[in-house]
Amino acid sequence: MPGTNTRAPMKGAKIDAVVVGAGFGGMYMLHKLRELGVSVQSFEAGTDVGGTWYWNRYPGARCDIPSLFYSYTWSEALQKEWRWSEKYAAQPEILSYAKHVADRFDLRPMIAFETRVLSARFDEAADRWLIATDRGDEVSARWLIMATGCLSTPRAPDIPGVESFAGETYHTGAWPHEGVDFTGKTVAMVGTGSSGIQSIPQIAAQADQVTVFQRTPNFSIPARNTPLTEKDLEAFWAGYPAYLAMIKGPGLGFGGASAELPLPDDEAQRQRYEELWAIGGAGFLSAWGNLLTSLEVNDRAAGFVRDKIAGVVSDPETARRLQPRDHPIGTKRICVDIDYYETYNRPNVELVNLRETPIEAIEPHAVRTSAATHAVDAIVFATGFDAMTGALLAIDIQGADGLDFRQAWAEGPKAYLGLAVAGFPNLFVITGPGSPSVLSNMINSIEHHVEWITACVAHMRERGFTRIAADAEIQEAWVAHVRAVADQTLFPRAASWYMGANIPGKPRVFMPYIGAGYRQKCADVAAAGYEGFELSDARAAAQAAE
Ligand code: N01
Repeated sequence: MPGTNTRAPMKGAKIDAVVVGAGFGGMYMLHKLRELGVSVQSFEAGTDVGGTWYWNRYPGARCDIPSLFYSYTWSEALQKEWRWSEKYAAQPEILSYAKHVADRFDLRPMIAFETRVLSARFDEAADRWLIATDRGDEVSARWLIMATGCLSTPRAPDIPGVESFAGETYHTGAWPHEGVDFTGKTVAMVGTGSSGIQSIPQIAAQADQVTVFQRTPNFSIPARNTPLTEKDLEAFWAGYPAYLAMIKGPGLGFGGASAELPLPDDEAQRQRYEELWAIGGAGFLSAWGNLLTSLEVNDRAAGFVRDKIAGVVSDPETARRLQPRDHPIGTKRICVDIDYYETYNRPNVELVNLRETPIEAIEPHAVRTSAATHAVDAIVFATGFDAMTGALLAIDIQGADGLDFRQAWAEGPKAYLGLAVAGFPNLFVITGPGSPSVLSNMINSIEHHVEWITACVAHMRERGFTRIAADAEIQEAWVAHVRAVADQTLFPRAASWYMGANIPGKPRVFMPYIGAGYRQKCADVAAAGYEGFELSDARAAAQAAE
Protein backbone atom coordinates (compact mmCIF):
# COMPACT_ATOMS: atom_id res chain seq x y z
CA MET A 1 0.00 0.00 0.00
CA PRO A 2 1.26 3.49 -0.74
CA GLY A 3 2.37 5.34 2.32
CA THR A 4 0.05 8.16 3.34
CA ASN A 5 1.51 8.88 6.69
CA THR A 6 3.57 12.05 6.83
CA ARG A 7 3.50 12.62 10.55
CA ALA A 8 6.55 13.99 12.34
CA PRO A 9 8.45 11.52 14.54
CA MET A 10 7.73 11.53 18.25
CA LYS A 11 11.08 12.37 19.79
CA GLY A 12 11.50 12.07 23.51
CA ALA A 13 7.80 11.58 24.27
CA LYS A 14 7.21 10.24 27.78
CA ILE A 15 4.01 8.28 28.17
CA ASP A 16 2.62 5.47 30.26
CA ALA A 17 2.27 2.66 27.74
CA VAL A 18 3.17 1.59 24.23
CA VAL A 19 1.09 -1.06 22.53
CA VAL A 20 2.69 -2.73 19.52
CA GLY A 21 0.12 -3.70 16.91
CA ALA A 22 -3.48 -2.64 16.25
CA GLY A 23 -5.21 -5.93 15.57
CA PHE A 24 -7.90 -7.23 17.88
CA GLY A 25 -5.47 -7.45 20.80
CA GLY A 26 -3.99 -3.99 20.33
CA MET A 27 -7.33 -2.28 19.82
CA TYR A 28 -8.91 -3.62 22.98
CA MET A 29 -5.73 -2.88 24.95
CA LEU A 30 -5.89 0.75 23.84
CA HIS A 31 -9.52 1.00 24.86
CA LYS A 32 -8.90 -0.48 28.30
CA LEU A 33 -5.80 1.56 29.08
CA ARG A 34 -7.45 4.79 28.01
CA GLU A 35 -10.40 3.91 30.23
CA LEU A 36 -7.93 3.55 33.10
CA GLY A 37 -6.58 7.02 32.42
CA VAL A 38 -3.25 5.75 31.14
CA SER A 39 -1.53 7.67 28.33
CA VAL A 40 -0.95 5.20 25.55
CA GLN A 41 0.43 5.07 22.03
CA SER A 42 0.16 2.24 19.56
CA PHE A 43 2.48 1.58 16.64
CA GLU A 44 1.08 -0.44 13.76
CA ALA A 45 2.94 -1.51 10.60
CA GLY A 46 -0.19 -1.58 8.42
CA THR A 47 -2.08 1.41 7.07
CA ASP A 48 -5.12 0.44 9.11
CA VAL A 49 -6.33 -1.68 12.01
CA GLY A 50 -7.22 -5.37 11.78
CA GLY A 51 -3.94 -7.28 12.19
CA THR A 52 -4.36 -10.75 10.72
CA TRP A 53 -7.46 -9.60 8.85
CA TYR A 54 -5.61 -6.64 7.44
CA TRP A 55 -2.80 -8.74 5.96
CA ASN A 56 -4.51 -12.01 4.99
CA ARG A 57 -6.60 -10.84 2.03
CA TYR A 58 -6.16 -13.90 -0.15
CA PRO A 59 -9.20 -15.19 -2.02
CA GLY A 60 -11.32 -17.37 0.24
CA ALA A 61 -9.89 -16.03 3.52
CA ARG A 62 -12.45 -16.66 6.21
CA CYS A 63 -12.56 -17.25 9.90
CA ASP A 64 -12.79 -20.89 10.96
CA ILE A 65 -14.72 -19.98 14.11
CA PRO A 66 -18.36 -18.96 13.67
CA SER A 67 -18.47 -15.17 13.43
CA LEU A 68 -20.97 -14.70 16.23
CA PHE A 69 -18.33 -16.20 18.49
CA TYR A 70 -15.44 -14.45 16.79
CA SER A 71 -16.59 -11.07 18.09
CA TYR A 72 -15.63 -9.03 21.10
CA THR A 73 -17.78 -9.74 24.13
CA TRP A 74 -16.68 -6.70 26.12
CA SER A 75 -19.32 -4.42 24.66
CA GLU A 76 -22.77 -5.88 24.47
CA ALA A 77 -23.93 -2.77 22.57
CA LEU A 78 -21.29 -3.46 19.92
CA GLN A 79 -22.22 -7.12 19.86
CA LYS A 80 -25.86 -6.20 19.32
CA GLU A 81 -25.40 -3.57 16.65
CA TRP A 82 -22.96 -5.49 14.45
CA ARG A 83 -24.70 -7.84 12.08
CA TRP A 84 -22.64 -10.70 10.61
CA SER A 85 -23.96 -11.86 7.27
CA GLU A 86 -22.69 -15.45 7.29
CA LYS A 87 -21.92 -18.21 9.73
CA TYR A 88 -18.20 -17.92 8.86
CA ALA A 89 -17.50 -14.34 7.85
CA ALA A 90 -15.13 -13.66 4.99
CA GLN A 91 -12.04 -11.52 5.53
CA PRO A 92 -13.50 -8.25 4.13
CA GLU A 93 -16.36 -8.42 6.61
CA ILE A 94 -14.08 -9.14 9.56
CA LEU A 95 -11.83 -6.26 8.51
CA SER A 96 -14.91 -3.99 8.31
CA TYR A 97 -15.77 -5.07 11.84
CA ALA A 98 -12.28 -4.16 13.05
CA LYS A 99 -12.52 -0.76 11.37
CA HIS A 100 -15.96 -0.22 12.85
CA VAL A 101 -14.59 -0.92 16.33
CA ALA A 102 -11.73 1.55 15.75
CA ASP A 103 -14.19 4.26 14.71
CA ARG A 104 -16.92 3.52 17.22
CA PHE A 105 -14.52 3.64 20.15
CA ASP A 106 -12.39 6.42 18.67
CA LEU A 107 -9.19 4.39 18.82
CA ARG A 108 -7.41 5.80 15.77
CA PRO A 109 -6.00 8.92 17.48
CA MET A 110 -3.92 6.57 19.65
CA ILE A 111 -2.46 4.64 16.69
CA ALA A 112 0.53 5.61 14.55
CA PHE A 113 0.07 3.64 11.34
CA GLU A 114 2.73 2.52 8.85
CA THR A 115 5.16 2.41 11.72
CA ARG A 116 7.20 -0.60 12.72
CA VAL A 117 8.81 -0.89 16.14
CA LEU A 118 12.48 -1.68 15.64
CA SER A 119 13.84 -1.80 19.15
CA ALA A 120 13.01 -1.54 22.83
CA ARG A 121 15.51 -1.10 25.63
CA PHE A 122 14.68 -1.24 29.32
CA ASP A 123 16.05 1.69 31.29
CA GLU A 124 16.70 0.21 34.72
CA ALA A 125 17.14 3.51 36.50
CA ALA A 126 13.74 4.76 35.41
CA ASP A 127 11.86 1.48 35.09
CA ARG A 128 10.87 2.51 31.60
CA TRP A 129 11.11 1.16 28.09
CA LEU A 130 12.76 3.24 25.38
CA ILE A 131 11.10 2.36 22.13
CA ALA A 132 12.34 3.24 18.65
CA THR A 133 10.53 2.88 15.34
CA ASP A 134 11.39 2.90 11.66
CA ARG A 135 9.90 6.42 11.43
CA GLY A 136 12.33 7.88 13.90
CA ASP A 137 10.05 7.81 16.93
CA GLU A 138 11.78 7.58 20.30
CA VAL A 139 9.29 7.10 23.07
CA SER A 140 9.71 6.31 26.75
CA ALA A 141 6.95 4.20 28.29
CA ARG A 142 6.47 2.49 31.64
CA TRP A 143 4.72 -0.49 30.07
CA LEU A 144 5.39 -2.15 26.76
CA ILE A 145 2.60 -4.37 25.52
CA MET A 146 3.18 -6.68 22.59
CA ALA A 147 -0.05 -7.16 20.67
CA THR A 148 1.93 -8.47 17.74
CA GLY A 149 -0.20 -11.52 16.96
CA CYS A 150 0.59 -15.22 16.81
CA LEU A 151 0.54 -15.61 13.03
CA SER A 152 1.87 -12.34 11.72
CA THR A 153 5.29 -13.08 10.27
CA PRO A 154 4.76 -14.73 6.87
CA ARG A 155 7.33 -17.24 5.82
CA ALA A 156 8.36 -17.91 2.24
CA PRO A 157 10.31 -21.13 1.75
CA ASP A 158 13.94 -21.17 0.66
CA ILE A 159 13.47 -22.95 -2.64
CA PRO A 160 16.52 -22.76 -4.92
CA GLY A 161 15.96 -20.37 -7.82
CA VAL A 162 12.92 -18.65 -6.31
CA GLU A 163 14.46 -15.25 -6.94
CA SER A 164 14.91 -16.08 -10.64
CA PHE A 165 11.17 -16.56 -11.20
CA ALA A 166 10.01 -14.14 -13.93
CA GLY A 167 6.30 -14.20 -13.11
CA GLU A 168 4.53 -12.87 -10.07
CA THR A 169 4.80 -14.46 -6.64
CA TYR A 170 2.40 -13.94 -3.77
CA HIS A 171 2.20 -14.97 -0.14
CA THR A 172 -1.26 -15.55 1.29
CA GLY A 173 -0.23 -13.77 4.50
CA ALA A 174 0.75 -10.55 2.69
CA TRP A 175 -1.78 -10.37 -0.11
CA PRO A 176 -1.95 -7.27 -2.39
CA HIS A 177 -4.70 -4.90 -1.32
CA GLU A 178 -5.89 -4.41 -4.89
CA GLY A 179 -6.44 -8.18 -5.26
CA VAL A 180 -5.05 -10.43 -7.99
CA ASP A 181 -6.72 -11.45 -11.23
CA PHE A 182 -5.61 -14.97 -12.19
CA THR A 183 -7.85 -15.15 -15.27
CA GLY A 184 -6.09 -17.01 -18.07
CA LYS A 185 -3.10 -17.81 -15.85
CA THR A 186 -1.38 -21.05 -14.94
CA VAL A 187 -0.83 -20.88 -11.19
CA ALA A 188 1.39 -22.87 -8.85
CA MET A 189 0.02 -23.17 -5.30
CA VAL A 190 2.61 -24.17 -2.72
CA GLY A 191 1.26 -25.19 0.67
CA THR A 192 -1.89 -26.93 1.86
CA GLY A 193 -2.51 -25.59 5.36
CA SER A 194 -5.60 -23.48 6.19
CA SER A 195 -4.57 -20.67 3.83
CA GLY A 196 -3.93 -23.01 0.89
CA ILE A 197 -7.07 -25.02 1.53
CA GLN A 198 -9.19 -21.86 1.58
CA SER A 199 -7.61 -20.20 -1.43
CA ILE A 200 -7.12 -23.14 -3.81
CA PRO A 201 -10.85 -23.54 -4.65
CA GLN A 202 -11.20 -19.81 -5.34
CA ILE A 203 -8.09 -19.54 -7.45
CA ALA A 204 -8.97 -22.71 -9.34
CA ALA A 205 -12.37 -21.22 -10.19
CA GLN A 206 -10.66 -18.25 -11.82
CA ALA A 207 -7.35 -19.41 -13.25
CA ASP A 208 -6.77 -21.37 -16.41
CA GLN A 209 -4.82 -24.09 -14.66
CA VAL A 210 -3.74 -24.69 -11.06
CA THR A 211 -1.02 -27.05 -9.94
CA VAL A 212 -1.01 -27.67 -6.21
CA PHE A 213 2.37 -28.61 -4.77
CA GLN A 214 1.55 -30.49 -1.59
CA ARG A 215 4.14 -31.57 0.94
CA THR A 216 1.83 -32.72 3.73
CA PRO A 217 -1.87 -33.34 3.27
CA ASN A 218 -4.01 -31.83 6.00
CA PHE A 219 -7.31 -32.88 7.46
CA SER A 220 -10.11 -30.55 6.45
CA ILE A 221 -13.75 -30.46 7.47
CA PRO A 222 -16.39 -28.79 5.31
CA ALA A 223 -17.54 -25.44 6.74
CA ARG A 224 -21.18 -25.76 5.68
CA ASN A 225 -21.21 -22.00 5.56
CA THR A 226 -24.65 -20.39 5.41
CA PRO A 227 -26.13 -16.90 5.64
CA LEU A 228 -27.09 -16.01 9.21
CA THR A 229 -30.81 -15.80 9.80
CA GLU A 230 -32.96 -14.11 12.43
CA LYS A 231 -33.44 -17.54 13.93
CA ASP A 232 -29.66 -18.01 14.27
CA LEU A 233 -29.44 -14.68 16.06
CA GLU A 234 -32.27 -15.51 18.40
CA ALA A 235 -30.59 -18.77 19.30
CA PHE A 236 -27.29 -16.97 19.82
CA TRP A 237 -28.78 -14.40 22.19
CA ALA A 238 -30.77 -17.02 24.06
CA GLY A 239 -27.54 -18.89 24.75
CA TYR A 240 -25.38 -15.81 25.29
CA PRO A 241 -25.24 -15.81 29.12
CA ALA A 242 -24.28 -19.48 29.09
CA TYR A 243 -21.69 -18.78 26.39
CA LEU A 244 -20.13 -16.01 28.47
CA ALA A 245 -19.98 -18.32 31.46
CA MET A 246 -18.42 -21.04 29.33
CA ILE A 247 -15.62 -18.88 27.92
CA LYS A 248 -14.70 -17.79 31.43
CA GLY A 249 -14.68 -21.41 32.55
CA PRO A 250 -11.87 -23.96 32.65
CA GLY A 251 -11.83 -24.98 28.97
CA LEU A 252 -10.49 -23.38 25.80
CA GLY A 253 -13.69 -21.51 25.05
CA PHE A 254 -15.19 -23.77 22.43
CA GLY A 255 -17.88 -25.44 24.49
CA GLY A 256 -17.59 -28.89 25.90
CA ALA A 257 -16.25 -31.90 24.11
CA SER A 258 -18.46 -34.88 24.71
CA ALA A 259 -17.35 -36.65 27.84
CA GLU A 260 -18.95 -39.87 26.67
CA LEU A 261 -16.36 -42.40 27.76
CA PRO A 262 -15.87 -45.28 27.29
CA LEU A 263 -16.86 -44.86 23.67
CA PRO A 264 -19.97 -46.46 22.28
CA ASP A 265 -19.79 -49.19 19.65
CA ASP A 266 -18.35 -48.66 16.18
CA GLU A 267 -21.62 -47.84 14.52
CA ALA A 268 -22.57 -45.26 17.15
CA GLN A 269 -19.12 -43.68 16.80
CA ARG A 270 -19.46 -43.50 13.04
CA GLN A 271 -22.89 -41.96 13.48
CA ARG A 272 -21.47 -39.21 15.65
CA TYR A 273 -18.78 -38.44 13.07
CA GLU A 274 -21.46 -38.33 10.37
CA GLU A 275 -23.46 -35.86 12.44
CA LEU A 276 -20.46 -33.63 13.04
CA TRP A 277 -19.39 -33.88 9.38
CA ALA A 278 -22.90 -32.76 8.38
CA ILE A 279 -22.78 -29.82 10.81
CA GLY A 280 -19.32 -28.95 9.52
CA GLY A 281 -16.45 -26.98 11.05
CA ALA A 282 -13.76 -27.56 13.62
CA GLY A 283 -16.32 -28.83 16.13
CA PHE A 284 -15.56 -32.23 14.59
CA LEU A 285 -12.67 -32.47 17.06
CA SER A 286 -15.06 -32.29 19.99
CA ALA A 287 -16.55 -35.67 19.11
CA TRP A 288 -15.02 -37.27 22.19
CA GLY A 289 -13.21 -35.90 25.19
CA ASN A 290 -10.14 -38.06 24.46
CA LEU A 291 -9.85 -37.54 20.72
CA LEU A 292 -6.62 -35.61 21.16
CA THR A 293 -5.16 -37.87 23.82
CA SER A 294 -5.96 -41.40 22.67
CA LEU A 295 -4.32 -42.59 19.48
CA GLU A 296 -6.88 -45.32 19.10
CA VAL A 297 -9.80 -42.91 19.27
CA ASN A 298 -8.01 -40.44 17.05
CA ASP A 299 -7.30 -43.12 14.43
CA ARG A 300 -11.02 -43.77 14.07
CA ALA A 301 -11.78 -40.08 13.50
CA ALA A 302 -8.87 -39.76 11.07
CA GLY A 303 -10.01 -42.86 9.19
CA PHE A 304 -13.51 -41.41 8.91
CA VAL A 305 -12.16 -38.24 7.28
CA ARG A 306 -9.88 -40.24 4.97
CA ASP A 307 -12.92 -42.21 3.82
CA LYS A 308 -14.82 -38.99 3.18
CA ILE A 309 -11.95 -37.71 1.05
CA ALA A 310 -12.04 -40.91 -0.97
CA GLY A 311 -15.79 -40.45 -1.33
CA VAL A 312 -15.48 -36.91 -2.69
CA VAL A 313 -12.41 -37.09 -4.94
CA SER A 314 -13.09 -38.99 -8.14
CA ASP A 315 -9.54 -39.95 -9.05
CA PRO A 316 -8.37 -42.63 -6.57
CA GLU A 317 -4.70 -41.68 -6.87
CA THR A 318 -5.46 -38.01 -6.17
CA ALA A 319 -7.65 -39.05 -3.25
CA ARG A 320 -4.83 -41.19 -1.86
CA ARG A 321 -2.41 -38.26 -2.07
CA LEU A 322 -4.87 -36.04 -0.24
CA GLN A 323 -5.39 -38.46 2.64
CA PRO A 324 -3.30 -37.43 5.66
CA ARG A 325 -1.46 -40.31 7.29
CA ASP A 326 1.54 -38.78 9.00
CA HIS A 327 -0.11 -37.08 11.98
CA PRO A 328 -3.10 -37.62 14.24
CA ILE A 329 -6.12 -35.55 13.24
CA GLY A 330 -6.21 -32.21 15.05
CA THR A 331 -2.52 -32.18 15.99
CA LYS A 332 -1.91 -29.86 13.08
CA ARG A 333 -4.50 -27.11 13.05
CA ILE A 334 -7.62 -28.64 11.57
CA CYS A 335 -8.73 -26.88 8.39
CA VAL A 336 -12.25 -25.77 7.58
CA ASP A 337 -13.01 -25.50 3.90
CA ILE A 338 -15.52 -24.71 1.22
CA ASP A 339 -15.29 -27.22 -1.64
CA TYR A 340 -11.64 -28.06 -1.06
CA TYR A 341 -11.68 -31.75 -1.91
CA GLU A 342 -14.30 -31.16 -4.65
CA THR A 343 -11.84 -28.81 -6.34
CA TYR A 344 -9.63 -31.77 -7.25
CA ASN A 345 -12.43 -33.03 -9.51
CA ARG A 346 -12.02 -29.97 -11.71
CA PRO A 347 -10.22 -30.63 -14.99
CA ASN A 348 -7.93 -27.63 -14.48
CA VAL A 349 -6.49 -28.76 -11.13
CA GLU A 350 -3.51 -31.05 -10.71
CA LEU A 351 -2.01 -32.27 -7.43
CA VAL A 352 1.72 -32.89 -7.15
CA ASN A 353 2.89 -34.91 -4.16
CA LEU A 354 6.17 -33.38 -3.05
CA ARG A 355 6.91 -36.33 -0.78
CA GLU A 356 7.23 -38.46 -3.91
CA THR A 357 8.59 -35.83 -6.28
CA PRO A 358 10.12 -32.91 -4.36
CA ILE A 359 10.64 -29.46 -5.82
CA GLU A 360 14.23 -29.21 -7.02
CA ALA A 361 14.19 -25.63 -8.21
CA ILE A 362 12.12 -22.74 -9.37
CA GLU A 363 13.08 -21.58 -12.85
CA PRO A 364 12.15 -18.30 -14.55
CA HIS A 365 8.92 -19.76 -15.93
CA ALA A 366 8.44 -23.06 -14.13
CA VAL A 367 8.50 -25.11 -10.98
CA ARG A 368 10.75 -28.12 -11.48
CA THR A 369 10.25 -31.25 -9.42
CA SER A 370 12.29 -34.44 -9.53
CA ALA A 371 9.74 -35.79 -12.03
CA ALA A 372 8.63 -32.91 -14.25
CA THR A 373 8.90 -29.26 -15.16
CA HIS A 374 5.61 -27.42 -14.59
CA ALA A 375 5.34 -24.21 -16.59
CA VAL A 376 3.57 -21.54 -14.52
CA ASP A 377 2.77 -17.83 -14.80
CA ALA A 378 2.41 -17.13 -11.08
CA ILE A 379 3.26 -18.77 -7.78
CA VAL A 380 1.19 -18.48 -4.61
CA PHE A 381 3.02 -19.40 -1.45
CA ALA A 382 0.56 -20.50 1.24
CA THR A 383 3.53 -21.54 3.32
CA GLY A 384 2.53 -20.17 6.69
CA PHE A 385 4.16 -18.14 9.40
CA ASP A 386 6.97 -18.00 11.90
CA ALA A 387 4.26 -18.56 14.47
CA MET A 388 4.05 -17.16 18.00
CA THR A 389 7.66 -15.99 18.24
CA GLY A 390 8.46 -14.48 14.82
CA ALA A 391 6.99 -11.02 15.38
CA LEU A 392 8.55 -10.69 18.85
CA LEU A 393 11.99 -11.85 17.78
CA ALA A 394 11.94 -9.44 14.85
CA ILE A 395 12.26 -6.59 17.36
CA ASP A 396 15.59 -5.90 19.03
CA ILE A 397 14.58 -6.07 22.70
CA GLN A 398 17.07 -5.52 25.52
CA GLY A 399 15.75 -6.16 29.01
CA ALA A 400 17.13 -5.77 32.54
CA ASP A 401 20.92 -6.10 32.77
CA GLY A 402 21.03 -5.77 28.98
CA LEU A 403 19.48 -9.21 28.56
CA ASP A 404 18.86 -9.89 24.89
CA PHE A 405 15.40 -11.19 24.11
CA ARG A 406 16.62 -13.37 21.24
CA GLN A 407 19.19 -14.86 23.60
CA ALA A 408 16.56 -15.44 26.28
CA TRP A 409 14.45 -17.41 23.79
CA ALA A 410 17.32 -19.11 21.98
CA GLU A 411 16.18 -22.54 23.17
CA GLY A 412 12.52 -21.77 22.59
CA PRO A 413 10.04 -19.29 23.99
CA LYS A 414 9.73 -18.97 27.73
CA ALA A 415 6.98 -16.86 29.23
CA TYR A 416 5.28 -16.95 32.59
CA LEU A 417 1.60 -17.69 31.91
CA GLY A 418 2.34 -16.70 28.32
CA LEU A 419 1.97 -13.12 29.55
CA ALA A 420 5.36 -11.95 30.80
CA VAL A 421 8.99 -12.88 30.30
CA ALA A 422 11.56 -13.09 33.10
CA GLY A 423 14.30 -10.51 32.59
CA PHE A 424 11.95 -8.15 30.72
CA PRO A 425 10.10 -6.16 33.37
CA ASN A 426 6.94 -4.23 32.53
CA LEU A 427 6.63 -6.07 29.22
CA PHE A 428 3.49 -8.04 28.51
CA VAL A 429 2.65 -10.27 25.60
CA ILE A 430 -0.98 -10.67 24.57
CA THR A 431 -1.62 -14.38 23.86
CA GLY A 432 2.05 -15.25 24.09
CA PRO A 433 3.61 -18.74 24.06
CA GLY A 434 2.63 -20.64 27.18
CA SER A 435 -0.98 -19.44 27.04
CA PRO A 436 -3.96 -21.11 25.33
CA SER A 437 -3.79 -18.59 22.47
CA VAL A 438 -3.99 -20.42 19.13
CA LEU A 439 -5.69 -23.47 20.65
CA SER A 440 -8.49 -21.31 21.96
CA ASN A 441 -10.90 -18.84 20.45
CA MET A 442 -8.33 -16.07 19.95
CA ILE A 443 -10.80 -13.23 20.50
CA ASN A 444 -11.73 -14.58 23.92
CA SER A 445 -8.13 -15.18 24.90
CA ILE A 446 -7.20 -11.69 23.77
CA GLU A 447 -9.94 -10.24 25.95
CA HIS A 448 -8.79 -12.28 28.90
CA HIS A 449 -5.17 -11.16 28.58
CA VAL A 450 -6.06 -7.52 27.97
CA GLU A 451 -8.23 -7.46 31.08
CA TRP A 452 -5.57 -9.20 33.17
CA ILE A 453 -2.90 -6.73 32.01
CA THR A 454 -5.20 -3.77 32.64
CA ALA A 455 -5.89 -4.96 36.17
CA CYS A 456 -2.16 -5.41 36.73
CA VAL A 457 -1.37 -1.90 35.50
CA ALA A 458 -4.15 -0.53 37.74
CA HIS A 459 -2.72 -2.47 40.70
CA MET A 460 0.75 -1.02 40.11
CA ARG A 461 -0.53 2.52 39.75
CA GLU A 462 -2.65 2.33 42.88
CA ARG A 463 0.30 1.10 44.96
CA GLY A 464 3.04 3.16 43.36
CA PHE A 465 4.94 0.23 41.90
CA THR A 466 7.04 1.09 38.89
CA ARG A 467 8.30 -2.38 38.06
CA ILE A 468 6.83 -5.83 37.69
CA ALA A 469 9.22 -8.65 36.89
CA ALA A 470 8.44 -12.32 36.38
CA ASP A 471 10.49 -14.67 38.54
CA ALA A 472 12.80 -16.82 36.40
CA GLU A 473 12.36 -19.99 38.47
CA ILE A 474 8.60 -19.74 38.57
CA GLN A 475 8.63 -19.10 34.85
CA GLU A 476 10.72 -22.27 34.36
CA ALA A 477 8.17 -24.22 36.36
CA TRP A 478 5.35 -22.85 34.18
CA VAL A 479 7.22 -23.69 30.98
CA ALA A 480 7.81 -27.22 32.28
CA HIS A 481 4.13 -27.51 33.15
CA VAL A 482 3.11 -26.35 29.65
CA ARG A 483 5.38 -29.03 28.18
CA ALA A 484 4.18 -31.73 30.57
CA VAL A 485 0.55 -31.05 29.73
CA ALA A 486 1.28 -31.13 26.00
CA ASP A 487 3.15 -34.41 26.45
CA GLN A 488 -0.04 -36.00 27.72
CA THR A 489 -1.67 -35.29 24.38
CA LEU A 490 -1.03 -36.34 20.81
CA PHE A 491 0.07 -32.84 19.78
CA PRO A 492 3.83 -33.43 19.99
CA ARG A 493 3.48 -36.23 17.41
CA ALA A 494 2.96 -33.76 14.57
CA ALA A 495 5.62 -31.65 12.89
CA SER A 496 3.39 -28.60 13.21
CA TRP A 497 3.85 -24.88 13.52
CA TYR A 498 2.57 -25.31 17.11
CA MET A 499 5.91 -27.08 17.63
CA GLY A 500 7.97 -24.60 15.58
CA ALA A 501 8.59 -27.46 13.16
CA ASN A 502 7.82 -25.44 10.03
CA ILE A 503 10.84 -23.19 10.47
CA PRO A 504 14.23 -24.77 9.84
CA GLY A 505 16.38 -24.41 12.96
CA LYS A 506 13.53 -23.22 15.22
CA PRO A 507 13.60 -25.00 18.58
CA ARG A 508 10.93 -27.69 18.79
CA VAL A 509 8.77 -26.66 21.70
CA PHE A 510 5.02 -27.03 21.91
CA MET A 511 4.16 -23.36 22.27
CA PRO A 512 0.50 -22.98 23.27
CA TYR A 513 -0.91 -24.13 26.62
CA ILE A 514 -3.48 -26.89 26.38
CA GLY A 515 -4.20 -27.41 30.06
CA ALA A 516 -7.49 -26.70 31.80
CA GLY A 517 -8.09 -23.96 34.35
CA TYR A 518 -5.83 -21.36 32.79
CA ARG A 519 -8.08 -18.42 33.59
CA GLN A 520 -8.40 -19.51 37.20
CA LYS A 521 -4.62 -19.78 37.46
CA CYS A 522 -4.20 -16.23 36.15
CA ALA A 523 -6.89 -14.97 38.54
CA ASP A 524 -5.22 -16.74 41.48
CA VAL A 525 -1.86 -15.23 40.60
CA ALA A 526 -3.37 -11.74 40.58
CA ALA A 527 -5.41 -12.32 43.76
CA ALA A 528 -2.26 -13.40 45.59
CA GLY A 529 -0.66 -10.03 44.82
CA TYR A 530 0.87 -11.22 41.53
CA GLU A 531 2.44 -14.39 42.74
CA GLY A 532 5.50 -15.30 40.71
CA PHE A 533 6.22 -11.66 39.99
CA GLU A 534 8.31 -9.19 41.91
CA LEU A 535 6.76 -5.78 42.26
CA SER A 536 8.95 -2.86 43.20
CA ASP A 537 9.41 0.86 43.09
CA ALA A 538 12.75 1.82 41.59
CA ARG A 539 12.72 5.31 43.02
CA ALA A 540 12.14 4.08 46.55
CA ALA A 541 14.91 1.53 46.12
CA ALA A 542 17.29 4.20 44.81
CA GLN A 543 16.46 6.51 47.73
CA ALA A 544 16.99 3.72 50.22
CA ALA A 545 20.40 3.00 48.74
CA GLU A 546 21.51 6.65 49.04
O1 N01 B 1 0.18 -22.12 7.14
P1 N01 B 1 0.53 -23.63 7.58
P2 N01 B 1 -1.23 -21.46 6.82
N1 N01 B 1 7.64 -26.59 0.19
O2 N01 B 1 1.85 -23.53 8.27
C1 N01 B 1 3.69 -25.99 3.31
C2 N01 B 1 -4.28 -19.82 10.76
N2 N01 B 1 -5.17 -19.59 9.66
O3 N01 B 1 -0.97 -20.05 6.44
O4 N01 B 1 2.98 -29.21 6.44
C3 N01 B 1 6.38 -27.05 0.11
O5 N01 B 1 -0.55 -24.25 8.29
C4 N01 B 1 3.45 -26.77 4.55
O6 N01 B 1 3.81 -28.10 4.39
P3 N01 B 1 4.26 -28.98 5.69
C5 N01 B 1 -4.49 -21.24 11.25
O7 N01 B 1 -4.26 -21.30 12.63
C6 N01 B 1 -6.48 -19.57 9.96
O8 N01 B 1 -2.01 -22.31 5.91
O9 N01 B 1 5.22 -28.11 6.45
N3 N01 B 1 5.44 -26.80 1.00
C7 N01 B 1 1.95 -26.53 4.74
O10 N01 B 1 1.20 -27.35 3.90
C8 N01 B 1 -3.44 -21.97 10.47
O11 N01 B 1 -3.06 -23.20 10.99
C9 N01 B 1 -7.37 -19.43 8.96
O12 N01 B 1 4.87 -30.17 5.12
C10 N01 B 1 5.78 -26.06 2.05
C11 N01 B 1 1.79 -25.08 4.27
O13 N01 B 1 2.92 -24.81 3.45
C12 N01 B 1 -2.32 -20.96 10.48
O14 N01 B 1 -2.96 -19.72 10.30
C13 N01 B 1 -6.98 -19.29 7.66
C14 N01 B 1 7.07 -25.55 2.22
C15 N01 B 1 1.79 -24.11 5.41
O15 N01 B 1 0.69 -24.36 6.21
C16 N01 B 1 -1.30 -21.15 9.39
O16 N01 B 1 -1.96 -21.50 8.19
C17 N01 B 1 -5.63 -19.31 7.38
C18 N01 B 1 8.02 -25.84 1.22
N4 N01 B 1 9.29 -25.43 1.31
C19 N01 B 1 -4.73 -19.45 8.39
N5 N01 B 1 7.10 -24.84 3.36
C20 N01 B 1 -8.78 -19.45 9.31
O17 N01 B 1 -9.25 -18.84 10.25
C21 N01 B 1 5.88 -24.92 3.90
N6 N01 B 1 5.08 -25.65 3.11
C22 N01 B 1 -9.59 -20.30 8.52
